[in-house]
Amino acid sequence: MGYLNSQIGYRDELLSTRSVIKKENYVILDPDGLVKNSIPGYENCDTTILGSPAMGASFADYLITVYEGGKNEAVGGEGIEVFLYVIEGEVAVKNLDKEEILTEGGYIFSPEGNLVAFENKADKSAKLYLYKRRYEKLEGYTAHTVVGNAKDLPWKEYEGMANCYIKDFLPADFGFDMNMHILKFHIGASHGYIETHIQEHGMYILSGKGMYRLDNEWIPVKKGDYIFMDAYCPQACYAVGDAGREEALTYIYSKDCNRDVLL
Ligand code: UGY
Ligand code: MN
Repeated sequence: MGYLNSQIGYRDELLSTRSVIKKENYVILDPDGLVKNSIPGYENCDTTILGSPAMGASFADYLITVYEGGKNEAVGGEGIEVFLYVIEGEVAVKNLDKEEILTEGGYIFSPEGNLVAFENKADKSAKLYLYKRRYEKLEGYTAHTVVGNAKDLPWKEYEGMANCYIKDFLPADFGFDMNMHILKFHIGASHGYIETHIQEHGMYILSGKGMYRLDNEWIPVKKGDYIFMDAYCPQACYAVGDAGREEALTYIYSKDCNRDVLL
């Protein structure tokens, strides 16, 4: 049974998928193929694991539907940092005994050693994107809790290109070993070059359609797709659309940062 479409039984069409699995290179997950994973701690939630070490990632990403009253009281903890983003709906989050309501676009970064709890106290379900990673400590620096809403973050022009904008969620501070961003490409916008960098990405497409260059392929992607890019995977995209459907391509993605190579 598909995670998002609850499809059961045979289909009229031949089986097909847009997913591409190239472990330790790149992975595209078509939402149609996602399954529900039972994970201890999640109550009244449908949870699917997106990115994981099983595909080469140093982190784990999850897509979680939190039904009314659904919750997890202890995400993160010793050595594990957490970033939670609300794609749809709202949840109450508690971190260091402080409770906040996160509405659509709301986020919380919780540093290693802290636990973050979430609960859906509203009367409709919420959809969350969750990231967890083992924190890489740096002598003399620490990370701290950050809470906000993407709507309040400024769009910055991305690397000098008109029609392409970025939001950065976390401060430029060596206490943080990762950052989360949203990139927005209006139709026809693209990266300025094909990136080949050491950092990994886990990426969830929030809106629009694009042609994504991953390794040596150009692949169509759209809202709801998940992409993992391993270190040095060549990557860039063009936002595409057609007349009357001018929706920008936007995606939220993680990127490790602020650390030297471990030798
Ligand atoms: O920040 C980045 O590396 C980003 N531009 N990568 C990407 O969009 N694939
Ligand atoms: Mn990149």
